[in-house]
Amino acid sequence: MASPKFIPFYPPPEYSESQRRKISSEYYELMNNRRTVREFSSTPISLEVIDDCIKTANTAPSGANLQPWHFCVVSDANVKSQIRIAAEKEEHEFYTHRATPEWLEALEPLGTNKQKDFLETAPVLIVVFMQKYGKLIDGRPCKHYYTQESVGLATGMLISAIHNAGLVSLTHTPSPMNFLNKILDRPENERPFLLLVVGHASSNAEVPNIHRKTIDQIRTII
Ligand code: IYR
Repeated sequence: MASPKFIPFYPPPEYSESQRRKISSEYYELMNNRRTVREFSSTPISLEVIDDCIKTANTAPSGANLQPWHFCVVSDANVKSQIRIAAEKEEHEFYTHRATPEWLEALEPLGTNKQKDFLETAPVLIVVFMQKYGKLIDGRPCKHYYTQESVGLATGMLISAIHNAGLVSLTHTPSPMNFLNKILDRPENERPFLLLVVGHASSNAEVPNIHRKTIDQIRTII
């Protein structure tokens, strides 16, 4: 067994309390302006920016630091169209058969439906894959731990980085999503976790008039 090796830790900057309050509240203001957008323009976005956002996601903590994720960046129009056709097929089933009346009622304020134009209109789709196990250099499987938690954390950081870069995103989860392995030629140790639609909002985009819970509703002080 390898013995752990340690290097010095360089801590974040030493802020005064007032600087820290300013910085934390400004970050909150920034993130509070994030909205999930469903109407995209076709304005292209640079892959350098997307790579920076994915590198940010890759800084997330993960079970045993095994980083059980893979990000597939799709901008090819033909591949986006294949994804739309397959996703809309599943979404048709969802909205007409699979979803319970209770689920459809919960979705009503969002105004979603089976039509997913954004899968073709938006310049980039990032398909986040979760790896149940990895592969060692010799090809043997290596188990991953807390994969859902790890990939959820990385995806949250990806969404924040995209928002910070002045782009908008939409978390899309057609269910089941296994068609994505086939279209994107991903191996069997990977499962689609989420499809993130990324780009700019269309000039006439609207978002539902919904609200976030208040701090008093979501935390207790003990
Ligand atoms: N996957 C469907 C339905 C859907 C489900 C939930 I939960 C949402 O928050 C939003 C949509 C769709 O993408 O339309």
